[in-house]
Amino acid sequence: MMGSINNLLKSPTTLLILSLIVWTTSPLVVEARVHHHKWEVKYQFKSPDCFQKLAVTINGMTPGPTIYARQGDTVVVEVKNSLFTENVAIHWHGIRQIGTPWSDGTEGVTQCPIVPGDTFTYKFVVDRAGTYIYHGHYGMQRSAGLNGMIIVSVPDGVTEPFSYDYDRSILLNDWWHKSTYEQAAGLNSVPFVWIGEPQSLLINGRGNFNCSLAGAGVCNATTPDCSPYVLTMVPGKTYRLRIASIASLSAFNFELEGHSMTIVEADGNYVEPFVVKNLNIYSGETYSVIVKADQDSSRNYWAALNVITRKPGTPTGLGIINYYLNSPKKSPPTDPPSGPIWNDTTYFLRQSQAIKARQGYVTPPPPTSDRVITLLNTQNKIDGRIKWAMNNMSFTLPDTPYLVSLKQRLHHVFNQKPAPETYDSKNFDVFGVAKNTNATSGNSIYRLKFNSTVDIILQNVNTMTVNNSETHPWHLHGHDFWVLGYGIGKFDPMNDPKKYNLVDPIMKNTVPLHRYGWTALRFRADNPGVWAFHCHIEAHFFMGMGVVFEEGVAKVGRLPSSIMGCGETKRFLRH
Ligand SMILES: *[C@@H]1O[C@H](CO)[C@@H](O)[C@H](O)[C@H]1NC(C)=O
Ligand SMILES: *[C@@H]1O[C@H](CO)[C@@H](O)[C@H](O)[C@H]1NC(C)=O
Ligand SMILES: *[C@@H]1O[C@H](CO)[C@@H](O)[C@H](O)[C@H]1NC(C)=O
Ligand SMILES: *[C@@H]1O[C@H](CO)[C@@H](O)[C@H](O)[C@H]1NC(C)=O
Ligand SMILES: *[C@@H]1O[C@H](CO)[C@@H](O)[C@H](O)[C@H]1NC(C)=O
Ligand SMILES: *[C@@H]1O[C@H](CO)[C@@H](O)[C@H](O)[C@H]1NC(C)=O
Ligand SMILES: *[C@@H]1O[C@H](CO)[C@@H](O)[C@H](O)[C@H]1NC(C)=O
Ligand SMILES: [Cu+2]
Repeated sequence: MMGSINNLLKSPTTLLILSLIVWTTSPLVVEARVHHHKWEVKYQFKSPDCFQKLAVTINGMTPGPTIYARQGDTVVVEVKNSLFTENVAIHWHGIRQIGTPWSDGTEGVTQCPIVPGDTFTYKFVVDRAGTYIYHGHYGMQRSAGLNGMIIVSVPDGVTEPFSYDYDRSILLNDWWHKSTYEQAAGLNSVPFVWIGEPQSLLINGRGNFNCSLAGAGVCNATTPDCSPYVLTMVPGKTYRLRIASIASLSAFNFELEGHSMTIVEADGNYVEPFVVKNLNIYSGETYSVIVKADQDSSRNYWAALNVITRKPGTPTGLGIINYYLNSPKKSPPTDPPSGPIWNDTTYFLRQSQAIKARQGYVTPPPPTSDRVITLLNTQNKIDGRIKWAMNNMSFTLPDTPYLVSLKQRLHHVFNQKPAPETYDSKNFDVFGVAKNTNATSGNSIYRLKFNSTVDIILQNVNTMTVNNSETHPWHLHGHDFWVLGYGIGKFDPMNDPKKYNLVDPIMKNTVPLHRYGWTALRFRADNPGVWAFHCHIEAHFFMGMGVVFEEGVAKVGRLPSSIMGCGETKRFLRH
């Protein structure tokens, strides 16, 4: 049924007719609209930080076009792959895909890749107002520039619990000069070649690389591509800034010099407002902050983007807050903010803990859970290559997407043994270098009882380097989860759950696992489908840092044939 609607919707004329039917037959959904987008994905030369490289663009742009919609609307995106030699898939990050798990855009999990020359149509309902993102979910393609924002406004007649004069978006990213192919090949080589720290940090797709360091590359410091992002503010006015991070590696601290920010939204959920001088934001997270243009308006100010949680090897990313009537080119008279000390974990932990659901908008979590899955995050070695593993299993994607193999009961295409539920927590030293770093790779998954309540305990440890631990932003597809708590050190299953916030925890889709720490999450497995849960650092997921959950797959409607074509799915294609 859904498959045939999908096909029907490929025609704009049908679209219009369908929307009219919706308008005239049901007064309740009178406002619901269908937004139709046609995107062509291709490589183009771009110089976002003045240094020219091939970037993956959408209709010629990186970041891609922003999708605007209203809560309850349907978004249809026809994606044509014009990359010539590379597959593609696009994930709609934060959109839960209720009833449309095949539109999640996760290659190997919910669909086969879109091969060069093909067009694939994503169609989904944006069921909740908020700030979201989209990005490539095939290989390490997101890093190549395939990303953008989704802004969903509240329905007509609904007011938000805060007010502002202007709405602006700020997409944050880190940027490398090497191609993502070269990065991926390095990560998969013996000896292993790490991607290194980014060359630049980008604010709305603009950075500033020092061209005298460019060597043989084409670098032009005056090309308009890399002129800094300018946020023009009218004195006395209030701004809602929708800030999102699509970073491949870095955790960020974002600061507007001289201006405090009031955090009001996180990952599409209202936050009990609190004021910060600067915002720690991890890859895959989105926030809305309220900023007032209340400073001396005779000068400009810096917008500063700094790396945190890894020893910085990249200059501060800079934009300009331009008070209206000053020249937007006028440099602020001060040094840009350098951000907090990169390893001040206590500071990062405190800000994470301060994020609570807004009073009046709290969805309390179920008081208990049916199952607890503990995921020990370790850095490992397999056949001489560095990997990441959860409970000793480094994740690999099967050739046949799970959604198809599970729905069609193809038991031989991935390991049917349940993925490991926990680890030997008594004997594991969280702060020391692991004694035996060998792991195994696998593609087994967690099958969750439909509508059960599941707790996930993410446990961080030392890496293979002495006195080193890394921050991992974990992202769950198909759900928001309640963030029950954070801590540093080894999670104590007896005492730590007593400290869980069961009163007003924030719901999010992405959450940091701090260095040497633990993070506890709870969600209800009530969205029929197959959902990835993974570290949002592009290289880490590539190195196996992810797991997959199945829930209620028997309830999933007929799969569209457009998601098939690879591995064992070919047998379901009609000839
Ligand atoms: C750019 O790099 C050159 C060479 O290292 C250095 O002399 C110069 O100060 C740098 N410029 C800036 C703006 O950092
Ligand atoms: C750099 O870009 C500017 C602006 O597009 C252009 O006028 C100039 O010729 C370029 N310089 C070089 C060396 O290509
Ligand atoms: C933070 O890193 C610096 C080196 O960059 C080091 O000197 C310092 O001891 C570290 N602090 C903590 C709390 O780990
Ligand atoms: C770890 O793996 C390496 C090669 O893959 C092997 O030589 C070594 O014996 C393993 N060590 C242990 C303790 O299993
Ligand atoms: C991980 O797997 C390796 C090799 O299979 C094994 O030697 C090691 O003890 C395991 N480590 C843990 C923490 O279970
Ligand atoms: C899921 O569980 C909740 C709480 O037990 C219950 O209220 C709800 O009806 C259940 N939903 C379905 C679809 O079973
Ligand atoms: C690691 O940290 C411990 C405790 O802070 C310290 O005693 C030790 O010297 C450090 N080791 C190295 C190699 O830095
Ligand atoms: Cu990670």
